[in-house]
Amino acid sequence: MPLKDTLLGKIGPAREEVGALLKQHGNKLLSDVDVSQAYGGMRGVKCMVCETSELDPVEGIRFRGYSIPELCERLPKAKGGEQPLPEGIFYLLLTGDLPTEANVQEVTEEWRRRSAIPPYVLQGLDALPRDLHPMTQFSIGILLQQRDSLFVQRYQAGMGKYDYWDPMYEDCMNLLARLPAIAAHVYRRSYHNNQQVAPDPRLDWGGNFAHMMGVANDQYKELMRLYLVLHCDHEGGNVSAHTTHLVGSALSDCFYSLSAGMDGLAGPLHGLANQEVLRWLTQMREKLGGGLPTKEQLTQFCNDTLASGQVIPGYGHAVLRKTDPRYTAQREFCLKYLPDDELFKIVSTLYEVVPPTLEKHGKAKNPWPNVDAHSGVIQVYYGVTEYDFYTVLFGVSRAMGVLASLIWDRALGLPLERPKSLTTARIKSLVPNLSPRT
Ligand code: CMX
Repeated sequence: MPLKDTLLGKIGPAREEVGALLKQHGNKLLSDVDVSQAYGGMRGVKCMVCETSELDPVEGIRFRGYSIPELCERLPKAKGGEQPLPEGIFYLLLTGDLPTEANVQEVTEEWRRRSAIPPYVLQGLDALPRDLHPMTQFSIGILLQQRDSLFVQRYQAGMGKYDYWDPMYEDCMNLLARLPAIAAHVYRRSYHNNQQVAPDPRLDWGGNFAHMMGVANDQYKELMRLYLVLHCDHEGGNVSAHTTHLVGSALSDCFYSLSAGMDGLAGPLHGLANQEVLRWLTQMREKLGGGLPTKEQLTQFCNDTLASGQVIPGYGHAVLRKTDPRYTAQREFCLKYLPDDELFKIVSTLYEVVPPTLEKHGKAKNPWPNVDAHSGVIQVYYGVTEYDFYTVLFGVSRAMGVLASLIWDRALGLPLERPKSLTTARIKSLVPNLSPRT
């Protein structure tokens, strides 16, 4: 059955399920919020819904109930390849079903069919300074496509709210289909004298992205398939997912919503950390003067970073309390394809050095590496050394999760998001009558 029909078949029962849940249990408490949570970035407050994935602090992410090792095994692969195809995880995120080879093939063909980028988008991008940060270019490239939003056209034509999901699906599919070419265009204009590489219509979405970036290496195609699967979603509360959802809740179309989400991903505490890891490693190598540093040298460098008031990029997490399974999956890729690479060896030694150093420092609740600690090293190995670009790679992947969620937001009729804020004066006036958490 075509993807859109499969989705439609799921929407009716999901609406009924949520309706019944709200009717029966709508007044039951999920969470209570203390003063420190109100000031502390709402950590741990259960107050939003995301169907596509769920994060366990110890086990890590599960996409629609499946762990990363399970998906690496069970998602369809490219012909002759070993890594899961991103089209498969998108199918899973959107429908909740593990895709067959045919389902994946359909998404590949659908995205290929929709992949042409309107000329005005490329012209708009080409008008930007080439040294503008790639994430800014990427976000603008997404936003420019807003001109042709079907959601906007149908909304203005008087569409009823039960139909919102339909043009949202169409817009999201068009946007996802074009993202690799937008990202590759930014890469080639920023670092390769605007010499663009034409798409190869025989390739899958991830393989074609690798090809359009100009890396002529089949192993890199495999890496990008894995990379695009691993970064796709991390439940609903992280900055890129939450921002996309929040902006979409005003019935802004997916171009506004994703562009805003990408602006959040571009922060150094979130997706930009992958760039920061490489910057930090480069500074370290410059300071320590090439070759393989010792554990003592690395520990000293980490201590210097902390003493200067900076964070160690790629380590720690707002929710996770163990090594990120996305880190482990990339480490396994390295052990297979680049075990002797010097930078990989440094990253491996850091895995031994940073956690005890952070524990000794005594602040971070989670001293273990996250996804960003590893991704850049592999890019360098395949020649993509321009680390300012790395967050764009993350963004192409993250779009799959947040846009699948956005389609479901409209399918379930989720409302405008509008939490209540308080002033410090108001909180001070309330506290005498509040009971402490027990
Ligand atoms: N290095 C140094 N200090 C760290 C740290 C790290 N890697 N991780 C946390 N801390 C510090 C925090 O800055 C905070 O210090 P203050 O009390 O002085 O403000 C303290 O430890 C407690 O923080 P926490 O509760 O453990 O972590 P948060 O939920 O506040 O923040 C995160 C989570 C990811 C922002 C933080 O661990 C961090 O800054 N890590 C480095 C940046 C990074 O790798 N980000 C990528 C995350 C994954 C992603 O979204 O892509």
